[in-house]
Amino acid sequence: MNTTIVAPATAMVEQPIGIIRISGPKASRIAGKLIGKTEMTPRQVYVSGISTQHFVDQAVVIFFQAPYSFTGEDVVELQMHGNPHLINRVVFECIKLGAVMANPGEFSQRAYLNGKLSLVQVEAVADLIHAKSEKAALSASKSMSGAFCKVIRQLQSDMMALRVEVEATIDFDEDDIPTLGLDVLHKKLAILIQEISTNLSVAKSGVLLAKCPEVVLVGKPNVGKSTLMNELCGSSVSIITEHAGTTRDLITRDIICNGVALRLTDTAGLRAAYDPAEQEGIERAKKVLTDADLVLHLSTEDELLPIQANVPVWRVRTKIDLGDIQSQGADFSISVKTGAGISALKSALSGFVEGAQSQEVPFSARQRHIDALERVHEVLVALSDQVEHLDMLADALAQSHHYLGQIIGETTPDDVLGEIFSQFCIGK
Ligand SMILES: Nc1nc2c(ncn2[C@@H]2O[C@H](COP(=O)(O)OP(=O)(O)OP(=O)(O)O)[C@@H](O)[C@H]2O)c(=O)[nH]1
Ligand SMILES: [Mg+2]
Repeated sequence: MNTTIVAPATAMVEQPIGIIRISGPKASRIAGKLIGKTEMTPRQVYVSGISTQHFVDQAVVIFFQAPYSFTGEDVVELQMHGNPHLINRVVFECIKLGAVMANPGEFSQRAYLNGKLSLVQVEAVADLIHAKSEKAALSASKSMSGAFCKVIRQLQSDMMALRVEVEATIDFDEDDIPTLGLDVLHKKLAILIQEISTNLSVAKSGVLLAKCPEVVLVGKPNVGKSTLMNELCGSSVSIITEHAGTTRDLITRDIICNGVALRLTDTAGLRAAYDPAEQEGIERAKKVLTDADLVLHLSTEDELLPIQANVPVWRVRTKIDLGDIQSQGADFSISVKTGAGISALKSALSGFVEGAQSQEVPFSARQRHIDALERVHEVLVALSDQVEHLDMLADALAQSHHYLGQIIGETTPDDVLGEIFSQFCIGK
């Protein structure tokens, strides 16, 4: 972190104002050279000519001295006219004066490493920038101001308090453990598990709010998945034939259904297949089910496949124009051929998305956070009826504390950190 980094903080498009950000020990020296000042006063706004070898422009320049800046280092922001060539040239000039081009997310990474923001706050900044709805932006801004971090720290502290009690109980002789003590531990563990489950479901709503909900079409071969896919997409994206086993690859499209956005995936029909390509298609179909937010299970008969999904599964009876089919127990009955039931299905789909996105969520979360909370939940639930195994319980609480630490960045492995920051844009 001894280097001084530079990058455009605004998009490289024509726009009224373009901003360049410089962070690191040489930031004020480099900016000073550009505007002809030997020294810059922190937090003073300079309106000055800025010249490079090729361009002259008028700039508004502000110097934030460490540690009172976004990154916690010396930071200078240069606001100029938003022409990409001009911005490029000034960035190049900064590099000539000793800065290096910032990697994606490097400003945020420095903010995190300098303790200016926790990892979830850094992620929330990115989520706020990319929020697709006002509700999503609102929950990201709550996380950014520390709401989610506070929840995790509270869980950690409750976990620690319980662990202290467990450790204290371990100090009793095995035969002497007071039964009342175990009873209290059992109750406290149950309360902790409940707290985790509540926050897990809030986190899940946060994730759903932030993304385009994924709807997957599954069922046996030839039931009309691709036909429905094409109907909902309004174009022929999947191949349809009268032969079973036509679709193999996953076919995904973002569609607008009654004015709301969702991501639709057509899959290979599920059956015992012998053809290697079809087998691979079926594997992919099963895998995509686990990432879905909603599954449409299409079938032409009452008997359904055992679909393993942790999300809502709607049973859709297809081809109801073929007269001999009686719809029993299906949530929807459709015929793409006659159009029967299609508008009801579309309304339900848009209602599902609107329902998922209409709630106010107290913090935004990502799949990574949910995975960690689920792991904690699993570890603790496994011990909920065996609190008498005090050593195991103490270990489980320590492990859970560690998993929660991964969410806020206390114990996050370097490769995960690298992955998180690499998804940021340059200049953030
Ligand atoms: N009569 C009638 N035929 C339909 C309807 N929907 C689909 N079909 C026909 O059923 C056959 C199979 O349709 P697909 O959409 O390819 O079925 P699929 O489920 O994608 O099949 P796989 O890709 O093999 O798993 C085609 O001949 C379609 O024309 C419908 O509503 N009514
Ligand atoms: Mg198909």
